[in-house]
Amino acid sequence: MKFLVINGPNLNLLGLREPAIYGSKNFEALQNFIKDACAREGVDCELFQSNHEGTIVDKIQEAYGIFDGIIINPAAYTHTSVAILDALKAVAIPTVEVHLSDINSREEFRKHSFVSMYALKTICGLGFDGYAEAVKHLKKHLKNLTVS
Ligand code: CA2
Repeated sequence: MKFLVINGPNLNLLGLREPAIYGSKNFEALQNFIKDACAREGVDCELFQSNHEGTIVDKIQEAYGIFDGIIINPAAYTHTSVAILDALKAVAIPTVEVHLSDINSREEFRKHSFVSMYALKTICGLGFDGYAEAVKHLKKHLKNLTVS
């Protein structure tokens, strides 16, 4: 089982500012956390981060036929990107959306997510743990698909 984990714009600067919202650990710590979470579940993973919408769309398109599942924190593109939503729909790879913060209890504009219109599940407000939950959820979903 192979997962692609995508992190969107500015998440590479994690830990630099707004620790009350995003925590104080940096992006390298997040990447290590995700790798460990996948290893614990026996899942292979590739981690990808980009600040560019089109680059994320390209990566999702390239995932077709290669990855069994996608975990994505689209960051600010969550609230704006029909292109990322369409790419996920086009490749039809099971996807779980993750947010470090609770997007529903912040500014009004963060409450709407285009990606959640496709994602199996949206996990938010759990910090790094949200990615570990996403790995477990996606693995369980894919196992159920192969059993039945
Ligand atoms: O809570 C999340 O994970 C978000 O996806 C993070 C995005 C935000 O636009 C979404 O509404 C919710 C922002 C990521 C930016 O991260 C920062 C990194 C360093 C300093 C400040 C923010």
